[in-house]
Amino acid sequence: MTDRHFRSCTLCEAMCGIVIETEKGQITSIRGDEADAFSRGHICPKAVALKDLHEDPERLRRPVKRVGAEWVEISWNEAFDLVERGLKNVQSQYGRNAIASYLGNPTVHSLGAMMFGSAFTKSLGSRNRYSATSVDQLPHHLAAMWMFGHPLLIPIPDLDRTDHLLIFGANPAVSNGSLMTAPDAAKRLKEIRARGGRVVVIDPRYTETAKLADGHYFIRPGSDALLLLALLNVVFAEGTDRLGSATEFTDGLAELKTLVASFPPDRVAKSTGISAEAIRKIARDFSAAPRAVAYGRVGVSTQEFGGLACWLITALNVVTGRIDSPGGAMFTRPAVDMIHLGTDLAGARFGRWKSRVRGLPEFAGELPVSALAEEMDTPGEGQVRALVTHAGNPVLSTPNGVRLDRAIAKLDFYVAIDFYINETTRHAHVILPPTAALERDHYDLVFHVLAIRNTAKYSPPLFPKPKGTMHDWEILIELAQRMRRGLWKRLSGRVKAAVIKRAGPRGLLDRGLRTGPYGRDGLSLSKLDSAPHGIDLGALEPCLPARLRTKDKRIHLVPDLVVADLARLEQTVAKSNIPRDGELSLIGRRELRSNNSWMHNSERLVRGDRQCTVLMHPEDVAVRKLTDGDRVRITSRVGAIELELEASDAMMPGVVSIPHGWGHGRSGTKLTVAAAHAGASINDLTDDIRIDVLTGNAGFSGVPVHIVRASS
Ligand SMILES: Nc1nc2c(c(=O)[nH]1)N[C@H]1C(S)=C(S)[C@@H](COP(=O)(O)OP(=O)(O)OC[C@H]3O[C@@H](n4cnc5c(=O)[nH]c(N)nc54)[C@H](O)[C@@H]3O)O[C@H]1N2
Ligand SMILES: Nc1nc2c(c(=O)[nH]1)N[C@H]1C(S)=C(S)[C@@H](COP(=O)(O)OP(=O)(O)OC[C@H]3O[C@@H](n4cnc5c(=O)[nH]c(N)nc54)[C@H](O)[C@@H]3O)O[C@H]1N2
Ligand code: SF4
Ligand SMILES: [Mo]
Repeated sequence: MTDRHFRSCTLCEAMCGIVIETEKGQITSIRGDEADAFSRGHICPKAVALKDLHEDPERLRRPVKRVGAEWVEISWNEAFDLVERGLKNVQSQYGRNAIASYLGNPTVHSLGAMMFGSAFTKSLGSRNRYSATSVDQLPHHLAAMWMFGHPLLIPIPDLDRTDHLLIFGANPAVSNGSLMTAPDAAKRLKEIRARGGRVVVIDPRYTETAKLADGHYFIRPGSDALLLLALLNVVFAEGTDRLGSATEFTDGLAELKTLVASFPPDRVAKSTGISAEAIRKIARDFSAAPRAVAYGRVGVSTQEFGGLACWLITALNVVTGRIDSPGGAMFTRPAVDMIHLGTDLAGARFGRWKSRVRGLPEFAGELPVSALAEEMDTPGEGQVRALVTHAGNPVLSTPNGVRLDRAIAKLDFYVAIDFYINETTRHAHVILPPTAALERDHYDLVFHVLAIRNTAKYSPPLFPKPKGTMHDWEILIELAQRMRRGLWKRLSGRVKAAVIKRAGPRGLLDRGLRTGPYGRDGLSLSKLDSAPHGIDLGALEPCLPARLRTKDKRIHLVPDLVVADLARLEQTVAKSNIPRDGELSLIGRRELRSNNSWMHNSERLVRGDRQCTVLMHPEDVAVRKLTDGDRVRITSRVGAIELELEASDAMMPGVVSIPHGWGHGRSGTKLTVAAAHAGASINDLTDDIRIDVLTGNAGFSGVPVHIVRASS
């Protein structure tokens, strides 16, 4: 008897519908769900690896504690007692700020963790809260907050209706779209061209997305803000600016015009590597298209001018009348409206406090993770002595991973909520493993907010929760309860927890749906229960100014904080950011069969080699008297790694690329397959000091490196 189960894949942002067939409790096949309301049958190779994740004997099912170099399985009760004692000891000895927490990327891909993850880390009462946000999309949140009044009011490219997509630093053909949930993004890009539109890509690498585009321009890493200023300069100089309906509720147009006046294309051509003529063409084509949208992702948010770049992309959309307009940059109307709910981001502020050592600014209660290692290894009042991680691997995913690795190893106490013993969690004293994707239910609270179409889908669990295991939300509630301060708080916490436990994520989700924008029309969880392929709620629709969350209900085209940061950019122009003395500029990349740092224990995803190589333009290879396939040594200010060299004319000369998430062969991890395909970590080269000063985000793109043949 074959059973068929429909759900959404939770590995990346694309929310692909999948059909999983099982026989006698064993997964026999995973395919794309042709009937899915959104993904039209698309999947990528990673979805099939959900089977490997589910069956992986190295995935933890029971809590473990570290005894010397050994891991010993213990009961949940013992584990919680150890954690409570470990954390409270540090709190009573060194104060609340001595415990740091870090929420990793998969937190957002779990309904339970989304609901209770930050509730727990907040219950610790520490200013040292961190997450993957500050190595990722932080500048996009801030630009949205400063311009539209809410960090989740991120404009989404209306991919299916645009005639002109201008992409900065994103590779949706591989990533499947980010801050642009778009299953089968590659096909949707092809459709733009099929209907006579254009796709133009700005990227230091001729990417898989660039191959699908009409135009591609190499750009010097980190110089997008300059290019964008020049594009705006051309728009104003040629009088093609037109705000359309946004005229009524937009402030700052004259100021923006003045600011960009000093950035004519000639002035930025050398720093960006794009000729003045090409810049004019990019601007003209963009302005001339009936429906166009500019879009930027990781390549622009994880660079030293990430805040400026993200702001300017949206500013370009606003002044050319693309904001809130079909085929342009639009806002979603999600079934659970995170913008109305009292989430962490709702009352988000910026810079209410600063990190102890370097004075980096807080956002929404979190500090930039580039500061985490120094908060651990710099002695003094407030030094971090304990760590909690949830679904993260910051040793591989944050800048200067080596320093963090060393610092974590010296902590008094570390608890990881994770089901793998990876490069970070190997240092934990206790690991609490939650159930994995197929054993729990799911609804994408976040990615429905960031999707190119309004849809809603609930995935029930495929397998019942195995005996003796716990869901992430159950672990998080238990921990939050144990860490609460004061008798009254503990008691009221217990009552609340009991109510919440009974309702569970399902009950809270149902409330979110009923009070959401479609609740009045009867959308509820039971409706979703009877729609296993999801429900289509239609294309994105204009919603401004009503949806703005700025106090004055107006778009702020030129937020105060960005103006000050332009001076920093000016200094870079003066210096010109072209590397000297044989220096190369390092950028990252993602690959279809790889998912950040954590799916490399799946044999089928790591099979075939050459995933973790350093890509270099053939001219740069020749100058260094190297050959394709050589083992090379790459050094930066913070460290050195060795990798295989791959000559590639897809690289901009002077720029090299290494994928992140590798570097597995370290002692004490329990990832046998990954260790056999170890690679090396790009973040052993990236620099914790190199940040976007405006936002605090990591500045991964453009790290200066030197490369020589490795001595054998
Ligand atoms: N297969 C796969 N898919 C994934 C992931 C994965 O690991 N693997 N991860 C998921 C996650 S967590 C995220 S956040 C998304 C990210 O989604 P994307 O942002 O679409 O993915 P990247 O491949 O990182 O694309 C960044 C691009 O920026 C370019 N770039 C680097 N520096 C610069 C620069 O200074 N300027 C410009 N203009 N371009 C630059 C790089 O060459 C690269 O092509 O992908 C998600 N999807
Ligand atoms: N140089 C460079 N560095 C980068 C990037 C880059 O482009 N270049 N990209 C950055 C980006 S965009 C991101 S998002 C980060 C990601 O960085 P992180 O979030 O720190 O790391 P991940 O690799 O996603 O690690 C995920 C961990 O979560 C665990 N896990 C998976 N599912 C679950 C679950 O359901 N519950 C729990 N509790 N644990 C789970 C896995 O076992 C793994 O240990 O990396 C960043 N680092
Ligand atoms: S693109 Fe791949 S990993 Fe992402 S949701 Fe779809 S099937 Fe899953
Ligand atoms: Mo990410």
